[in-house]
Amino acid sequence: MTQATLFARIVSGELPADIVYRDDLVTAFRDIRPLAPIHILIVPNRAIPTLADVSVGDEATLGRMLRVASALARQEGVAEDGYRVMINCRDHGGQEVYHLHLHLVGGRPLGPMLARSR
Ligand code: DGP
Repeated sequence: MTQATLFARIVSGELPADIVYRDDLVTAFRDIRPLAPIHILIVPNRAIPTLADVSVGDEATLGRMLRVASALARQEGVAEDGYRVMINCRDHGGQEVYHLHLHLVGGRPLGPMLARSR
């Protein structure tokens, strides 16, 4: 199995995942290697490899991903204290799975966005 098909197989139900939300455009499930008490991945149902590959036709899906992140943060009880959403893109962005996904991370203070390297 290639990494490109991993999240597509979760979306289709072929592979198991702890799915917390699903609609016509996106699916959200808990990250298998959580970085914080709440770590949810929100992915488009139709595979887009990276953020660098999106086009104007994807605007509804991209908007839905953010709105679902906001709703899930409320549902998971982290909205008031705050949280972080991240999209890693390609090699320098540290992307491992080439099916676009948004990380929703929270439940503890998350510190600076990036460590400064000097
Ligand atoms: P990224 O580096 O942005 O491509 O993040 C990929 C994330 O996907 C990483 O935090 C771990 C998670 N992940 C990898 N394989 C699986 C899996 O099979 N199931 C779940 N739920 N998450 C996975």
